[in-house]
Amino acid sequence: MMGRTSIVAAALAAMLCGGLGASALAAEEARLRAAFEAADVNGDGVIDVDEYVAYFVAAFQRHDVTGDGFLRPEDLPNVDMERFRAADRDGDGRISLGEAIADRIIVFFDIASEDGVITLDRLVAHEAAR
Ligand SMILES: [Ca+2]
Ligand SMILES: [Ca+2]
Repeated sequence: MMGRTSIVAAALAAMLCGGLGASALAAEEARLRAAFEAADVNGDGVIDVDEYVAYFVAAFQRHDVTGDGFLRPEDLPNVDMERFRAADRDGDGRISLGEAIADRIIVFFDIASEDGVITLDRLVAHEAAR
Protein backbone atom coordinates (compact mmCIF):
# COMPACT_ATOMS: atom_id res chain seq x y z
CA MET A 1 0.00 0.00 0.00
CA MET A 2 1.25 3.45 -0.88
CA GLY A 3 1.01 6.25 1.65
CA ARG A 4 0.54 9.86 0.63
CA THR A 5 4.22 10.60 1.17
CA SER A 6 5.40 7.78 -1.06
CA ILE A 7 2.94 8.76 -3.79
CA VAL A 8 4.38 12.28 -3.72
CA ALA A 9 7.90 10.86 -3.70
CA ALA A 10 7.09 8.58 -6.64
CA ALA A 11 5.57 11.46 -8.60
CA LEU A 12 8.61 13.57 -7.85
CA ALA A 13 10.95 10.77 -8.89
CA ALA A 14 9.02 10.29 -12.14
CA MET A 15 9.23 14.01 -12.81
CA LEU A 16 12.94 14.11 -12.08
CA CYS A 17 13.64 11.06 -14.21
CA GLY A 18 11.60 12.48 -17.08
CA GLY A 19 13.63 15.64 -16.98
CA LEU A 20 17.06 14.25 -16.22
CA GLY A 21 19.65 16.95 -16.84
CA ALA A 22 22.71 16.22 -18.94
CA SER A 23 24.91 15.82 -15.88
CA ALA A 24 22.56 13.32 -14.18
CA LEU A 25 22.37 11.35 -17.42
CA ALA A 26 26.16 11.35 -17.70
CA ALA A 27 26.43 10.16 -14.07
CA GLU A 28 23.98 7.32 -14.77
CA GLU A 29 25.96 6.30 -17.86
CA ALA A 30 29.18 6.39 -15.86
CA ARG A 31 27.57 4.14 -13.22
CA LEU A 32 26.39 1.69 -15.88
CA ARG A 33 29.79 1.73 -17.59
CA ALA A 34 31.55 0.93 -14.30
CA ALA A 35 29.13 -1.96 -13.61
CA PHE A 36 29.54 -3.16 -17.20
CA GLU A 37 33.32 -3.16 -16.97
CA ALA A 38 33.20 -4.97 -13.61
CA ALA A 39 30.95 -7.67 -15.11
CA ASP A 40 33.03 -8.04 -18.30
CA VAL A 41 35.61 -10.24 -16.60
CA ASN A 42 37.44 -11.35 -19.77
CA GLY A 43 37.47 -7.78 -21.09
CA ASP A 44 36.16 -8.60 -24.58
CA GLY A 45 33.76 -5.64 -24.50
CA VAL A 46 30.56 -7.69 -24.15
CA ILE A 47 28.88 -9.50 -21.27
CA ASP A 48 27.99 -13.11 -21.93
CA VAL A 49 25.50 -15.09 -19.86
CA ASP A 50 28.23 -16.65 -17.67
CA GLU A 51 29.68 -13.26 -16.78
CA TYR A 52 26.20 -11.84 -16.15
CA VAL A 53 25.19 -14.66 -13.81
CA ALA A 54 28.56 -14.59 -11.99
CA TYR A 55 28.16 -10.84 -11.46
CA PHE A 56 24.74 -11.29 -9.87
CA VAL A 57 25.77 -14.31 -7.79
CA ALA A 58 28.47 -12.06 -6.28
CA ALA A 59 25.88 -9.29 -5.76
CA PHE A 60 23.50 -11.83 -4.17
CA GLN A 61 26.19 -12.89 -1.71
CA ARG A 62 27.05 -9.26 -0.92
CA HIS A 63 23.41 -8.49 -0.09
CA ASP A 64 22.86 -11.71 1.85
CA VAL A 65 24.30 -10.24 5.03
CA THR A 66 22.92 -13.01 7.25
CA GLY A 67 24.52 -15.62 4.96
CA ASP A 68 21.48 -17.91 5.01
CA GLY A 69 21.21 -18.09 1.22
CA PHE A 70 18.10 -15.93 0.90
CA LEU A 71 17.42 -12.27 0.17
CA ARG A 72 14.53 -10.51 1.87
CA PRO A 73 13.11 -7.11 0.91
CA GLU A 74 14.98 -5.50 3.82
CA ASP A 75 18.28 -6.79 2.41
CA LEU A 76 17.79 -4.76 -0.75
CA PRO A 77 18.06 -0.97 -0.78
CA ASN A 78 15.40 0.72 -2.95
CA VAL A 79 13.68 -2.62 -3.55
CA ASP A 80 10.99 -2.66 -6.22
CA MET A 81 8.38 -4.95 -4.60
CA GLU A 82 6.73 -5.76 -7.91
CA ARG A 83 10.06 -7.05 -9.25
CA PHE A 84 10.75 -8.79 -5.94
CA ARG A 85 7.45 -10.70 -6.04
CA ALA A 86 8.03 -11.65 -9.67
CA ALA A 87 11.43 -13.12 -8.77
CA ASP A 88 10.05 -14.87 -5.65
CA ARG A 89 8.65 -17.81 -7.63
CA ASP A 90 7.52 -19.92 -4.68
CA GLY A 91 6.07 -16.87 -2.89
CA ASP A 92 7.78 -17.53 0.44
CA GLY A 93 8.71 -13.85 0.80
CA ARG A 94 12.40 -14.37 0.15
CA ILE A 95 14.53 -14.94 -2.92
CA SER A 96 16.78 -17.98 -3.05
CA LEU A 97 19.93 -18.01 -5.16
CA GLY A 98 18.15 -20.26 -7.66
CA GLU A 99 15.24 -17.82 -7.94
CA ALA A 100 17.66 -14.91 -8.34
CA ILE A 101 19.55 -16.68 -11.14
CA ALA A 102 16.33 -17.67 -12.94
CA ASP A 103 15.17 -14.05 -12.74
CA ARG A 104 18.48 -12.70 -14.01
CA ILE A 105 18.64 -15.12 -16.95
CA ILE A 106 15.24 -13.85 -18.11
CA VAL A 107 16.52 -10.27 -17.82
CA PHE A 108 19.75 -11.22 -19.61
CA PHE A 109 17.94 -12.49 -22.69
CA ASP A 110 15.65 -9.48 -22.55
CA ILE A 111 18.68 -7.18 -22.88
CA ALA A 112 21.00 -9.37 -24.96
CA SER A 113 21.35 -8.85 -28.67
CA GLU A 114 20.62 -11.64 -31.12
CA ASP A 115 24.12 -13.06 -30.68
CA GLY A 116 23.40 -13.66 -26.98
CA VAL A 117 25.62 -11.02 -25.41
CA ILE A 118 25.04 -7.65 -23.74
CA THR A 119 26.80 -4.60 -25.12
CA LEU A 120 27.13 -1.36 -23.18
CA ASP A 121 24.81 0.40 -25.65
CA ARG A 122 22.09 -2.20 -25.14
CA LEU A 123 22.46 -1.99 -21.36
CA VAL A 124 22.17 1.82 -21.41
CA ALA A 125 19.12 1.63 -23.73
CA HIS A 126 17.50 -1.00 -21.48
CA GLU A 127 18.02 1.07 -18.33
CA ALA A 128 16.76 4.23 -20.05
CA ALA A 129 13.55 2.40 -21.06
CA ARG A 130 12.75 1.24 -17.53
CA1 LIG B 1 33.05 -10.56 -21.61
CA1 LIG C 1 11.24 -17.65 -2.69
